[in-house]
Amino acid sequence: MLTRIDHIGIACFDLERTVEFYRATYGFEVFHTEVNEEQGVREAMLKINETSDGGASYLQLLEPTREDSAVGKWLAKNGEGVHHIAFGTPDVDGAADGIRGKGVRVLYDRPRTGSMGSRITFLHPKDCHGVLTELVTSASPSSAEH
Ligand code: V0V
Ligand code: CO
Repeated sequence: MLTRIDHIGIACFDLERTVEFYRATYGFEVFHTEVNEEQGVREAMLKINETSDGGASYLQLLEPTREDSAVGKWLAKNGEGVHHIAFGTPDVDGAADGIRGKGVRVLYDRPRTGSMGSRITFLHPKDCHGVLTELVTSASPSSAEH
């Protein structure tokens, strides 16, 4: 079961300048930053609102750490913009299995580590009407899922 929009991933060339745009324009503050070497991103999470499932929704600003990463390749081709959407679920394994069973390509055999210790996987954009789609289970059951 998918219970919320966990985040919208936005690819940018310069994380600090993009963070400053979201702060100055909308008043959104950085909730968390980290580097995910496996994914090749440096990211800032801006918390937008808490959600009725005990989780939250974020904007995820993404700067590539290397040109051959998913975000690096995408930026070179498309420039800055919305890169993916992510749905939150209490059970990323079950959700991925169910969606795989419907014939949608799930990119990872097993979920990998995402922002703030979450477990994530992705669905191929070509099977999702052009939208790269991520599934997320947050790390902390007490603060995010129940
Ligand atoms: C590529 N395509 C996209 C796309 N990226 N379409 C929509 N949205 C995107 N973001 C299209 C692209 O235009 C091509 O279509 C086709 O897919 C193949 O793309 P490609 O450029 O040849 O690239 P690939 O095939 O090497 O890689 C595409 C995939 C890759 C989706 C497989 O980006 C991937 O593995 N993504 C999952 C990991 C990821 O995105 N990590 C960064 C975020 P045409 O031109 O052939 O029609 S990390 C994150 O979100 C974290 C850590 C978190 O949330 O916690
Ligand atoms: Co993401």
